Amino acid sequence: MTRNLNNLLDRSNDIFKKTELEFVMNDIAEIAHYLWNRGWAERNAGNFSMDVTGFFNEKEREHFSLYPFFPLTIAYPSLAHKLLLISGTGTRMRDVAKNPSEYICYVYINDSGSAFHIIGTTPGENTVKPTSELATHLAIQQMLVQRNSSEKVVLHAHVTELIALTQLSAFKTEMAINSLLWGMHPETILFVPDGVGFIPYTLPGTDHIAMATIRGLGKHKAIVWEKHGCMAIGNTLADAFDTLDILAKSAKIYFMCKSAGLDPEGLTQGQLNEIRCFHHSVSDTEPAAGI
Ligand code: 2HA
Ligand code: ZN
Repeated sequence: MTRNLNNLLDRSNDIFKKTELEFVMNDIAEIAHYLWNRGWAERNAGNFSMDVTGFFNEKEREHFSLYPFFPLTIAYPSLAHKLLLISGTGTRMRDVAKNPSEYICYVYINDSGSAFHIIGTTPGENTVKPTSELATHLAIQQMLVQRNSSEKVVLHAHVTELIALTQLSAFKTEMAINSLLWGMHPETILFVPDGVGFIPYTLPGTDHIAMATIRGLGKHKAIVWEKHGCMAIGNTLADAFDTLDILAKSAKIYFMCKSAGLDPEGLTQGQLNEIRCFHHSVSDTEPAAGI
């Protein structure tokens, strides 16, 4: 028994030492630091997941099914045999920034998608458990697999400026919140042309919010959970963070004008159309120079 446990721990150390993960760990450290500094990750707020299946070959993945097993209340069949790096429950982003590998775990999904194995570096109670928003991370990761998407990362953060917007009845629809966000700064329509999804208040940490998020995500790169926070997807954690940063900038400009006792004018529909057309004519992927 002890020998088996030691073997597993040796293997899990190998997993944590994978060189392909070095870039990912640096990305996590940098973005966790930004989240904490922005005030978007108070106490244990915020969490993230990454599909890192591609970093391991089939032979290495065979061992993952030996680790402790946890059933899920909903099955995610498209995630069968996927390995996800997930932030730990109760962990503080300011601690993650200092030493990411201590505050994350790896979750290996079983062959039917109905359970997962946790691969941690320490046995028993010290093993890091996945975030309380696991259901939403799994639901979004499954959607990305089904879409064959290049996006492998999901980030949740308590973006103060966007949460504040959802406290105002005027912005509780997708159309209203996106019109406002696009109108406050040209970068927003340029980098978030599909806008955000809006999810009316739902109890956090539940299968219910996970399903509502999937329905609301549609073609959006980010969604806003009313009175709670945001979820963004990206190729890297930095990419997901940048989307939230741009959206937060727009919301901040709105509140700065309001704090000065003034109503912001917003970009006109003509100006927004011009940015969309100019961007499309220059490139489908790269932002136009000078904007
Ligand atoms: O990670 O943000 O929504 C803690 C949370 C829960
Ligand atoms: Zn949250």
